[in-house]
Amino acid sequence: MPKALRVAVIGCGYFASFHLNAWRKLADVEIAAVCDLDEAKARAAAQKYGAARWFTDAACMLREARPDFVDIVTTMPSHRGLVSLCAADGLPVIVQKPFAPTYADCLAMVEACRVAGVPLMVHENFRFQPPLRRVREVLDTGVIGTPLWARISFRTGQDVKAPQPYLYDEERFIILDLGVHVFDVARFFLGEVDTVYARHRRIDPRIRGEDMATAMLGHANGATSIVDFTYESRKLPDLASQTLVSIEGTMGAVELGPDFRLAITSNGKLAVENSSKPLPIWRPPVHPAQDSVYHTQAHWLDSLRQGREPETSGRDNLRTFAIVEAAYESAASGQAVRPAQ
Ligand code: NAD
Ligand code: 89V
Repeated sequence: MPKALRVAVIGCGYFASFHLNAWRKLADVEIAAVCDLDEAKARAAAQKYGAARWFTDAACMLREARPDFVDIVTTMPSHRGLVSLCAADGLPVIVQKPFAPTYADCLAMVEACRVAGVPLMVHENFRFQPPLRRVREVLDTGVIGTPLWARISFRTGQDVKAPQPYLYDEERFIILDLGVHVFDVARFFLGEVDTVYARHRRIDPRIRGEDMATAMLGHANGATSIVDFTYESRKLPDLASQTLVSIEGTMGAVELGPDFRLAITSNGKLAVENSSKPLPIWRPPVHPAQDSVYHTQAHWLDSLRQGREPETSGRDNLRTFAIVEAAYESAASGQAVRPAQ
């Protein structure tokens, strides 16, 4: 039996409940402590999820609770300071997306963890959704041949700002909040990106940033993908947290449609399956994003135990973040932009 790893969680707000629920359900992990600037939230999370201790000061928690690793579930302005704190204490750290407000902050965190020799992973959970893993598996079997073209789409009109009111004030909104997920999925399927052309718009007049965007990505292997996302879709049925995928290759195609219907065409033959594999740990309706939190955290534990770099390490996430920066630059200039390497 592996020794139980002790996690300390920083941030006990809206999304931390999914992390804490998943930590509680994963084998061989113990929630050693939780921390929030807001004492009531820290205390309530400790009680609900069985954490041994709660704190309002992260440095104090790390000193006193002495965890094996830290899970940061705060919003991005605090990430750099908190990751640096963990690195200085030699503690492996997993941090929520978006990695940071700027590329310079992302680089600084990667460098701090490299110098300290501690693993760093970005909690980039979309690629860990079982239906998207299944698409990757299909690509790996080679049945569609070499991928040439893809569309990856996330469109909803659900009110994402009600549980996350800070989103109203984001100057850079949907590309940074959601685009990171969908660009990462594009990299997961088609590899690195060398050109980005993007357009975006603000539809909801109450917000500062943009809430709709479409990007065309040129991949280094010659494939092209169209990546589109909006929080202002009026189309019914609203597919909420579902990411739709269509990939065409030299020998066939794979398409993840509504309600996880997966259609695989190979050499002129069509096979259809249901790619949904809901976990029994959430209250219905089962939410693919919530399931992916569990799988993301399981991947982190596995990587930590095996001493392997996680798929979405800080270093890896720099490439996703560079696409975000390129998309904003392209939307502003009207030109195609090369992401930083
Ligand atoms: P939130 O505002 O509800 O919670 C953040 C909490 O962190 C707050 O309670 C705040 O008091 C606390 N906090 C901030 N700085 C702190 C510090 N230095 N020390 C201790 N506590 C501190 O935010 P949220 O909606 O839970 O979002 C958190 C992160 O999760 C965001 O980056 C968001 O983008 C991300 N998120 C990810 C997904 C996903 O599917 N991956 C979904 C929703 C939100
Ligand atoms: O997945 C996320 O990061 C969320 C949401 C889908 C609501 O945008 O912020």
